[in-house]
Amino acid sequence: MPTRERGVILPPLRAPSRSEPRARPRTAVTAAGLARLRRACAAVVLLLVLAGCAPASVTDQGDAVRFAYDFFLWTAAGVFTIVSGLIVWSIIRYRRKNDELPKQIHGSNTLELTWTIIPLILVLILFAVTLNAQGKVLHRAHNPAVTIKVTGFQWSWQFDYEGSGAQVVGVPKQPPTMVVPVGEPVRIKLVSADVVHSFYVPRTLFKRQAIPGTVNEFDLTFDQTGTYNGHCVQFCGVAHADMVFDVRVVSQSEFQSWLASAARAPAGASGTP
Ligand SMILES: [Cu+2]
Repeated sequence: MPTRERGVILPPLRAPSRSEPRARPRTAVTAAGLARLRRACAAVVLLLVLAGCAPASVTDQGDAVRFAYDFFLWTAAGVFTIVSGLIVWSIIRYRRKNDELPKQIHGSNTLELTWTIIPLILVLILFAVTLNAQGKVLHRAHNPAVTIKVTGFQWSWQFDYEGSGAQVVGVPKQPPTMVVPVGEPVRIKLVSADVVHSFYVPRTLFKRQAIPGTVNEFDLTFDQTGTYNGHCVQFCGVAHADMVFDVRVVSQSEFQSWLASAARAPAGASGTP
């Protein structure tokens, strides 16, 4: 019997018979839709690649970091492309065409082993690449060309060249310059005079904290001359933003003459000739 609800006549309720398949809307995939999907995927991939760009390194140690970074980035991009591509392909290839149930599969040892072994191999390769980069970054040369004690203090930096007496002291608003030779390992002994600071030269792709009571030692081998800015990246007080400095990489002969003149300059001379 028809029922009446708020003045609308509804048809009688009945269960659909087996011989009467229920009509279901089907989604049509058009060529234009596929083209839009392809363009969207390309835009997403391009954005991800651009977002992952890191500055080129100017040290040997940074090159190792850069290699590991790029390796991870491209591996992730490859995995993303393959997985999302397979998902999109299966959505389109196996979209509903009729009401027949697809072939039902319960378990597959081959598939299970495949999607266990491939990620395992990938993780092992990434682990090896990480260990290799870490080894190069943490390696310290037997005979560094120069050893510089770098002291972070509120709110600037002091550079003491061991064995020469040369000293460069910065003051806020008057950033100091650390002069180093190109192509030779430079040993940094990083300390803090008060609170925790952080030594960071972006073009080295390397950062290390200056912790009171601790000496953090590392080598930087610059592979090209130039001036690169550095700054403290650990908030350390009201003038933290003034804790900037420059690293000026010069030829070895230029460095030797600078070191000799800096050693003759009065202690605490700020800046560079
Ligand atoms: Cu700081």
